[in-house]
Amino acid sequence: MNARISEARASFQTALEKAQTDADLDQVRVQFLSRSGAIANLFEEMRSLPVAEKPALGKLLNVLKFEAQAAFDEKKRTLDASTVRGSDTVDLTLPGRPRPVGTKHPLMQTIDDIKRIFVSMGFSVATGPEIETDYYNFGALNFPADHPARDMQDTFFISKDILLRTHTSPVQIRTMEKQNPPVREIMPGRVYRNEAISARSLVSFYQIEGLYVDQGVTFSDLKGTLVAFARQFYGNDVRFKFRPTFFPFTEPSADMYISCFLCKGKGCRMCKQAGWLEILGSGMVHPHVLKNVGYDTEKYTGFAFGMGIERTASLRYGVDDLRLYYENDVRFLKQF
Ligand code: 2NM
Repeated sequence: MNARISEARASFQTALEKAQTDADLDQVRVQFLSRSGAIANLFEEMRSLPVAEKPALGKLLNVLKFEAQAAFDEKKRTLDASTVRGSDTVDLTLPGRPRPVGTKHPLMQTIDDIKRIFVSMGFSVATGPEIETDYYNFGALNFPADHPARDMQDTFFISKDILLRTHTSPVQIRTMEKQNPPVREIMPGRVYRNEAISARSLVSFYQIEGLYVDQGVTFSDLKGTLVAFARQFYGNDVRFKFRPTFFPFTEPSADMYISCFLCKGKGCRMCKQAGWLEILGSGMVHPHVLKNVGYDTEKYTGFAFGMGIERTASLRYGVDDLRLYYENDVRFLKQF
């Protein structure tokens, strides 16, 4: 019987060592540890032996049973742990999966840079609705009833009186209606125009307009403020000029130009041989506009300006087709 016990111990140990999978292990359990297994059989055999031999053999069998169970449990633990970690399924030498990191869209970078410059000069930032009434988009801004910009060809009308704003000026009207001077605000936002899409014009684009109204604001303030902006944005060494133009909502009105930073004013493809680049429109707010929002035109004057962001970003980055900003081609966007 002693020999049989040693034999059982040895074959159990061999079987346990060979077991590689859960299925192998279960077979070992059935073969040795279950109620009809080898160890239980030895206990059964012991019952028919003489009483005198029972205590010693019983002790040996109990030790075998206990040790076998402990060894089995330990093996099961290590097998479970290695399956979870999956040494066979994870190859730690493989390179990791890259997580692509995005960048801020060049139009948003441009808006943020312009905002930062004007905020540092004391302007605050305002926004307003993209769907507007005819009054806020045209009427309050001194557009005559028969102005061509109101034409269906230029403006997306939703109904006779409701439209998609064609500039961010309505936000300035809303600000002035709510607030007395001093008003010092910039308005970035999307605007809409019913035009044929091309490299130079889009039906939806971004604009930033600005407004400064207070007692004693002059055309010199306009020039000083806009030159300070352009120096920070385009560089300290660019030259400037203002040229008269017309807007219904400003009088006098002026387009601002900077010397072409590509050719330094000599003439090139970027400035179409002119040596100058138009960067924004501006003017002294028309007294009719101030009157429309209830300001005393004897007391207050102001200047306003506006620029298209796609155009501004293109000047800065040398992009020659505005449509590129909306194609979401990562090869384009990655460059900024
Ligand atoms: C421009 C150019 C010149 C402008 C004027 C006003 C308001 F509301 F004060 F009348 N807002 N924006 C303005 C003036 C906009 O964009 C090219």
